[in-house]
Amino acid sequence: MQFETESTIVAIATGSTVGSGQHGALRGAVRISGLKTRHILDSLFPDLSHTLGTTRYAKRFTTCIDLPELGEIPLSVFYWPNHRSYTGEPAAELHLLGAPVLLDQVQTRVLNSGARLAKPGEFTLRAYLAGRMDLTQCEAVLGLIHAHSQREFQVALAQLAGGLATPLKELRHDLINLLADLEAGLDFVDEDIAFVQEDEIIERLQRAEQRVSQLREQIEKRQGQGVEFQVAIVGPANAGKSSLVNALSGSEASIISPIPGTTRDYVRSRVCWDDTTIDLIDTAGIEDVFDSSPRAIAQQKTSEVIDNADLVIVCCSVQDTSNLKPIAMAPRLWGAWTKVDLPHERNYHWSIPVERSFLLSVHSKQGLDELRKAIVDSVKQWQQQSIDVVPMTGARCKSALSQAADSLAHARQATLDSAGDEIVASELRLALEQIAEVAGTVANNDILDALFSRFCIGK
Ligand SMILES: Nc1nc2c(ncn2[C@@H]2O[C@H](COP(=O)(O)OP(=O)(O)OP(=O)(O)O)[C@@H](O)[C@H]2O)c(=O)[nH]1
Ligand SMILES: [Mg+2]
Repeated sequence: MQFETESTIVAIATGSTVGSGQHGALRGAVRISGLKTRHILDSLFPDLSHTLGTTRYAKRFTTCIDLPELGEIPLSVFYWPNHRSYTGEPAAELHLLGAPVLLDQVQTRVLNSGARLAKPGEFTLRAYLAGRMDLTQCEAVLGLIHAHSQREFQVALAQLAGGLATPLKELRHDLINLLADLEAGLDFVDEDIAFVQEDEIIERLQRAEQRVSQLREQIEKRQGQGVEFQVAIVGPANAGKSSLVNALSGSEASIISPIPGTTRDYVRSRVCWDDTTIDLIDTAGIEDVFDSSPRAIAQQKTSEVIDNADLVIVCCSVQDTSNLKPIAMAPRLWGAWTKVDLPHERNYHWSIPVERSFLLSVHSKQGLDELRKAIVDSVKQWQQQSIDVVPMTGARCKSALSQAADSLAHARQATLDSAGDEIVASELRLALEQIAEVAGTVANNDILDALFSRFCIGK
């Protein structure tokens, strides 16, 4: 990929032609970025020309565009006259009805006015090159575009908010200052002027090493969190949810009792089946409570677990004759009839739409292996579909950070050995390069290529 940023680029920014066939999204946008943005808007909307010229801040205008055979089409023009845009350069977005034919025609008009078609990821690339984003944030944008589930979307969003960006920036700032102090000293080496004392260098290096290891921990924690496949076990009180989770996980994590309402908070049990890590989450029985008691809080927590789950298994005892409540927002819903060892006369009909149905008993162990296998298959399918945004960032950051940690340790050792400030400075420079790689302040072509070629056009 060439990093050509001179030309003005255009693309249809909504996914109207991606995946949704000919139908299009309700609203669509044509995105423009580059120095010719103003010139293009002037030629498309001569009536706005005067107002645009006096705009110093981002502004929205409502106007029309005349399209061949389609006539006057109303649209909104969003205009960023300077670097305060997403891409860090003059930019505009034309928002109109999302019909592909309309968007295509508007895009053609922009192309004819001097823009060229944007390559995949090129808007984000410009944002990155203009220093508006670091690589971890770019990867998060990529994650948003490809997010398959609500939860992946949330993970990507959290990353975009810059969990890593700020501590990395601070670390980098500290090391640059230390390097500057050392280098200042190098210029006066003959005159025996030390800008920083050895003790201070060691202390500052130790602090940096600490920060690096904190960052690594943070990344590790984040990787371990929320990335596992989440299976929520839900259903009415006393259905045997806790018994099922304990039987599946082979633990006693959840308390079991014949008293309905035993489980109040949710309980997470992590299992590893067939090399696949899965979180089983036991929840409080679903019931109607409309106050602010702990029972109501438990209900709230159960719905949060359902919202974040990749798979929801609703349990119902074969002896229970009451109707099941609908489960809101479940991405994938399975049903499990529990306690089938007990005498019952059930026709195994679900009143809510479940994808699959199981007959289980934790006493006779009926159906447990089948359910376990079905869950593993489902996880494998999910893993194939999902793009591992967070692990991708995590693996890259971790390897760079461990190299940075090595360099910092060498720098400290060199200081202790009085090996000379040049050696210390060169180790510091190496550490800074590694950290810059993480923060994305250095344009590393390989990473950029790999990253931006995965974006879709218009992003
Ligand atoms: N016979 C039989 N009893 C079961 C089975 N599974 C659970 N039970 C019993 O059903 C009762 C309730 O089990 P729990 O696992 O605590 O049920 P729960 O759904 O977690 O209940 P809450 O936490 O109160 O919502 C206990 O007395 C269990 O021993 C089963 O497969 N067969
Ligand atoms: Mg329970």
